[in-house]
Order: sequence, then structure tokens, then C-alpha cells
Amino acid sequence: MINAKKIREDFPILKRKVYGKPLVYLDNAATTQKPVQVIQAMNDYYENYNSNVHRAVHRLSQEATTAYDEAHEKVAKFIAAAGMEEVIFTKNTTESLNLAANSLSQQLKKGDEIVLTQMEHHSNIVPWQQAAKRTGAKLRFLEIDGNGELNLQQLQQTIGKKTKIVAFTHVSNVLGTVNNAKEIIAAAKEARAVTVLDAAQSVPHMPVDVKKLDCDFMAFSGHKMLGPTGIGVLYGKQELLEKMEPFLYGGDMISEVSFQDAKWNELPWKFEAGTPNVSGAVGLAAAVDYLEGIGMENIHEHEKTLTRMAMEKLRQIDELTIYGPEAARRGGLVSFNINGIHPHDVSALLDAEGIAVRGGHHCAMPLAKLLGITGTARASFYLYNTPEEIEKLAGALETAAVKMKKMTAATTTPTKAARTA
Ligand code: C6P
Repeated sequence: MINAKKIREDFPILKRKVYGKPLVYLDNAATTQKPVQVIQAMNDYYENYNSNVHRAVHRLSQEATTAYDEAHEKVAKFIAAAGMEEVIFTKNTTESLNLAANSLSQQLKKGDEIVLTQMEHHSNIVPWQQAAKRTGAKLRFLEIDGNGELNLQQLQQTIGKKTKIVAFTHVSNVLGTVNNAKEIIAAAKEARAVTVLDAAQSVPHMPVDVKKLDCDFMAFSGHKMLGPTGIGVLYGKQELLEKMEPFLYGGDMISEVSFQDAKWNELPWKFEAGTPNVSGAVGLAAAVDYLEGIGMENIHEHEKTLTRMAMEKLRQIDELTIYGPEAARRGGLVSFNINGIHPHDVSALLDAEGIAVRGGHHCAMPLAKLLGITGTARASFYLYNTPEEIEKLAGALETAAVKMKKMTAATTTPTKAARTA
């Protein structure tokens, strides 16, 4: 069980007010807040051992190098990777997916197929579109059903001999759907396709074990899991990373250079060109420590409770439509619309109450188009959110829906003068 009230004491920003009202931060799928433990670890790095890594023998560089390498090891353990060789630090999920798409596409040829799903974030569509354009490969999409879940009946007919890559999201950032990653990965393995898991919305919220899933690659962002912005992870199986060509060249990714040629450094540095984000790595390591201290299973349970509660309360509002599956089959987020109000206006109405949610297409335009909407308002939860905050959200939405109903009635009911005319 999580004591969210106690956890909140570690997050300075959660004490602030917005328009004189306590901040209710429900935009955690976009980015999460940072505990003092992460902020202090990064301050400590800059105040005491700021230095470049893997380059100098002086004391500061040794300390920074140890911290940077240990951050890789910590992340490897967190996701159950075999070792730090399998953990590449990038800028974010987007860069991790671009790295995978760029390097993997070097083995693609005309007629090969890349299978994605209809619920992907732009970051897991566009890099593959570009790879397909470069190589002549074709994109195919696993479809979603009326509940916002993937239609896994289609696995056999979509993934076949021509499939070379299957890239899909673990948890949808719009619908909240938790996909059956094991089943999709197993189908891809049968077809000998490489699997790439977009775990931007799963690794921060639930235990994720790459060995149990047996995925080949997995991408996620530090800033969505209490860490700083500017640091992300690409996990890859060592034997596959060994065979892959780098994406960026120069700096730490090199072991030997002549005027005409170069040899690559060992893993994971082969994929980390230039001076890396050392403070980001230090912050991410502190975030992993923090999350492990609370327990990923506990965080998952807490979010499930909040999601169940939010869905029960929001369902009672007549004018409100919720997208995606039932609470038991989703992660800690709820997307919705109030009839007649643009999602940006819903967000603005909530903002006036100090409640931060996101409104829009959430960087999943093809999915919004498929659903026949411009976007949704989305409330997304984390370990520091409380049942009281869900009450506030539901209360504010109820007020907004009632106001809207009155406004619609006023514009559609004829005035007395009009009635007597
Ligand atoms: N989704 C959201 O509000 P970056 O921006 O690189 O850290 O993460 C990209 C990304 C990739 N996949 C999924 C499933 C995601 O949800 C995100 C980020 C944020 O939904 C910002 S658009």
C-alpha cells in the first residue's frame, strides 16, 4: 500500500498553488514531477564532481565516470536486462525509437514489412515511415476494436513471413490500454521478426522485465519516471546490438580512428556519441532508487485504484464520454470528452481550478482521426496522486458539464419573444 500523502512531502512542486488553489497535477503521462532526492543528486553532481566521463584520469572524472556507469547498471537491474551493455542512454523515448528504426532499417529491403498498431504515438510511427520510404519496406497496422484494445485475432494474418520488425506500444498514452506484449512478441518471434517495445507509459508505472517479455528492444524516458528531462533509454539484446551499426558517430563511441576509417567502442558506448548527459544519468539513477524504494507493484496497484475511482466518478457525468477499455485493462490514465466542449477548453476550465490535465491529440493524430475526434482531455496519475484529487477532478468536470448543458439549453430554447412571434 502506498502512502501518497507522505510521498508528496518529497515533491516540492506539489506544495505550490495555482491561481490561489492547491495544484492538482494530473498530467503525468506527459511528464512527472521530481522528488528532492533526484534534485539533490543532480545538485550534488554539479556542486561536487561535475566532469566529463570516460576521458580523463583526474579524480573528478573518475567519480563522474563511476556515477555514469553505475546509472547504466541500476537501469539494467530495474528492467532485468543482462547487464549495462544492454542499456544505451539517449535523450528520450523518441530518440531511442529513432535509433532503433535507423539502425535496424539498414537490414531492410523492398517488400519487407514493418508491423505497427493503430494506437502508436507519432514517435513510434514516423521513424518507421521514414525507414519504409528509404528501403521500400511496407507498413502494416494491427487494428483496434471498439473497446480501444488491439484485435489480437489479426496477429496471424498481419505478422507473417515478410514481417521483419514489430514495433508497438506497451501502454497507450491516449486510451490507457495495456497491450498483451507477451502474446504479440511471441507471434513476432514465430515469424523471426525483431520486436521493439515502446515502454514510455509502462516502465514508469508497473514492473517491466525484459527477460520475461523477451522483447529485443525497448524504449522509455527518464522524465516520465521522476527523473530529469533529456535522458532516455534504449534497451537492446546484446547479440543484436553487437550486430547493429551506430546511429551517430564521434566522441565516446569510437575505439580507434585513422584518417580513412574507424572502429567502434564496446557496448553500450558504441551507441552513445559525444559527451553524454551525465547529470541526467545521475538524476535517473536517483529516480530508479526512489521508485524501487516504494516498489513498482505498489505503484501499479495505487494507480489502478485511482483509475477505477476516476472512471466510476466520471461515468456518472451524462455529457462525458470516456475512451478506451475498462479500468482493469488499462494503465493509470483516463481520456474523455465533454459533449460540445473542445478538449482544450476542458483543460482550461480545469486549469482555472488548479487542476493540470492535457488536452489534444496527445501526439497520436492517426488514432484521433480513427476515433473521429480532434482529441481528448486526459487525466493521468502517479504515485503521489490521492483519492481527494480524483474527487476534485470529478467535481470540476461535473460543474463544467452542467454549465455547458445550461449554455446549450439557452441557445437552443426559443426566447419568449421568439415563441410568441
Ligand atoms: N507522450 C504524452 O503526453 P518523449 O517525448 O520522447 O519522452 O516520449 C515520446 C512518447 C513515446 N511513446 C509514448 C507512448 C508516449 O506517450 C510518448 C510521450 C507524452 O502523451 C508527450 S506527447
